[in-house]
Amino acid sequence: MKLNKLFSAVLMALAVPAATAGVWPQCPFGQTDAGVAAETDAATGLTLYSRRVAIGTLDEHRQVCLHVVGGDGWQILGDGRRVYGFGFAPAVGRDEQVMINGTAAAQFPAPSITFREGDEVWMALTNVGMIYRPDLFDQHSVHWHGFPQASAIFDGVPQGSATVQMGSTFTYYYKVNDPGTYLWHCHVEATEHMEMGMIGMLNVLPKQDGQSKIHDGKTYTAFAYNDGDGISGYDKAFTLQLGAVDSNFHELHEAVQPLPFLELKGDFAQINGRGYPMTTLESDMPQPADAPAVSQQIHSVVRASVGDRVLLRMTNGSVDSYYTVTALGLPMKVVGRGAQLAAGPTTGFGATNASNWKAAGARWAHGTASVTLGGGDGVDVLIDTRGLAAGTYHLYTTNLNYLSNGAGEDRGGLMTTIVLQ
Ligand SMILES: [Cu+2]
Repeated sequence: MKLNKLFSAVLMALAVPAATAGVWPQCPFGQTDAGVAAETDAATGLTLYSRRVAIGTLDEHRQVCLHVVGGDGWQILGDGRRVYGFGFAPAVGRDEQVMINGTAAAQFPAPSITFREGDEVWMALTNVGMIYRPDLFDQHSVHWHGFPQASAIFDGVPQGSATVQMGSTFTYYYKVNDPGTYLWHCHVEATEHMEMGMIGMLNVLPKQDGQSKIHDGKTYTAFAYNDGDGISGYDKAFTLQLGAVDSNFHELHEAVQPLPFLELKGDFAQINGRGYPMTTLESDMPQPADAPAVSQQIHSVVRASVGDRVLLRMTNGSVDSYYTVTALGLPMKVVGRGAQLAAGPTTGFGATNASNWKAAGARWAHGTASVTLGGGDGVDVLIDTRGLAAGTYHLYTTNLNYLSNGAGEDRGGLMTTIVLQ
């Protein structure tokens, strides 16, 4: 009897923390508060909750909250093989449901996220653990690559900021002042975790959006940057994240951590986490065994009408390779690079030093037939399709060894289609 009572008491003691234990993302408002908008990305399922506020001397702006999980999962390579990976996914549900739903649910690549200049962002990360590698107890973090942070604590670099243990949730705060094309990724054992899939695209829309600017005979209301004259104006925008999977590295990860990382070499080049021809699938990818859902959610088909000016936000998330890409028959114009408008500085030393710049803000936007991206690089390319023939064009790497899926000599790897209608 006593033992029974003790047993019940122990159960009760355990039950209380279990009932109150939970996943606590921080956000200055409730999801169901009046005036709160919810936008869910159709591809990835990630929801941004936002409201408009005016605080102190700040202009009216959005406060945005989102919640992601870091864990493990599975993806299908261009030859149909399934490989293991680490990755991010939208958090689903509340409290322990976030942990359960996040298990093996990693998406490849990490969900693309779009913010607006001026946003205040609360981005919560829950580490759900790597269920298929229970020997691992790695932390994860969120690092906005190349982005000026509100505080070093939110930078995600383990040596200088917080990282998130398994079962824990940490909320990052950002003040989004700089428009451009960025990457976000986990910075814990960064080479390994990025190679395994913890990297995605982050776009920041400029304040100039919504204004009318005439450039080269056409009026635009959407822009890559605050250019002042519409040079970065576009009709349609697409995000293309170049990268690669080292299939050997991923396969060995199922069993034991393969070292040294120096030997990393991607053999399955990808766009948005898929190898051609899967890049051109606009319907769902196959669902990998052991994953709770399809894990490669972002297709890479660029569809536009003849006459559109198309913005390609391109990044390279590879940890070992440069890629040069071209779109035969389509003229490219680089209008931004490294999350900056292609222009010289307008303030500071560069603006006043005539040996550096002919004039403050001098433009270096230029036409080209190809662009080359190193790891972590981002480039904003415009394709003006006025006067071009309708049809299907290809965007592909000119590094021909990356136009295959693994050792196969068939067409694969880093290629997708641009369809002009
Ligand atoms: Cu990580």
